[in-house]
Amino acid sequence: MNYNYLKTEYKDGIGLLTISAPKSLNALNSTILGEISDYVDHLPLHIRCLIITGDGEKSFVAGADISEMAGLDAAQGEAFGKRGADVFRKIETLPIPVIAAVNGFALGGGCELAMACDIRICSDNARFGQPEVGLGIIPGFSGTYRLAKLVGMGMAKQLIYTGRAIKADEALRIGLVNVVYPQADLISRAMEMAESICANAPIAVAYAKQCINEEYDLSADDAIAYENKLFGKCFATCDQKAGMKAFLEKGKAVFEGK
Ligand code: CO8
Repeated sequence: MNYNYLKTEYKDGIGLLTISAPKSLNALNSTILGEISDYVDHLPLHIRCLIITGDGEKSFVAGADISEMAGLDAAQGEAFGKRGADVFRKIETLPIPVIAAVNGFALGGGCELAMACDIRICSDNARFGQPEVGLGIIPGFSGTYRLAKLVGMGMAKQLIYTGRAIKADEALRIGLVNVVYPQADLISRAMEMAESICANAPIAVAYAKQCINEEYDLSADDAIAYENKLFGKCFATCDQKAGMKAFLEKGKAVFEGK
């Protein structure tokens, strides 16, 4: 599939998606959101881990496209917000892990895109923030929901009310990113992480993702029961048999995702 604003690469079961709109620091307009949605819908079945990054060394995604939003009325604003939120939810619920490799500005919709991914790593020049209130809007691609989940309500409120952008070291300290690398190493480190994920049983990884995502909003009893069901389902896979057999025979399992 050819896209105007996306560069796509595939290697050893890993997908690398690069958002590329350099003139606007990779800001997300409706067309780009549509392309990301299409890309996610048509992700090849052999892909076991996806990395999302931005083109260039300056910006991951500098937000939703302000020039597109400037003239919207309330109904159009709601529709635009829903469009982005739906795409990000698709990413969040993909049955494979998604790593955001944040290579610069992750502001507004860019920070929200990173937060829809399972794991965030970033370069040392990364900047995160939700500056929307300075534009007269609120985070509209599910940022009020996910930022509070990730960093706690107090810190989320501070960041969203002030609109202040934070540097990579502060993002690391508050738990918004897992690790910071020099810019030059970011993608190779993301690939290494993806490779270590791909070496594991894909159905088990998918179930683990499903459990962590779904259990968060459940009661303790419901969450534990949810995990128990999927734990049981693992024993219906060939990968469980292969993984445990290999361990007992002191070998290394090759997982087929069955
Ligand atoms: N939208 C459109 N264009 C943008 C955006 C953006 N978000 N960000 C940067 N650009 C453009 C600039 O206008 C500029 O274009 P031009 O060269 O034609 O003037 C070009 O990218 C380069 O930007 P700068 O010259 O400003 O580069 P600087 O290095 O000086 O500054 C910044 C970089 C700090 C990233 C600065 O560009 C900036 O502050 N950008 C806006 C950041 C922002 O506010 N993002 C949040 C947007 S709102 C949002 O994401 C809401 C999501 C939910 C939407 C819900 C819908 C209802």
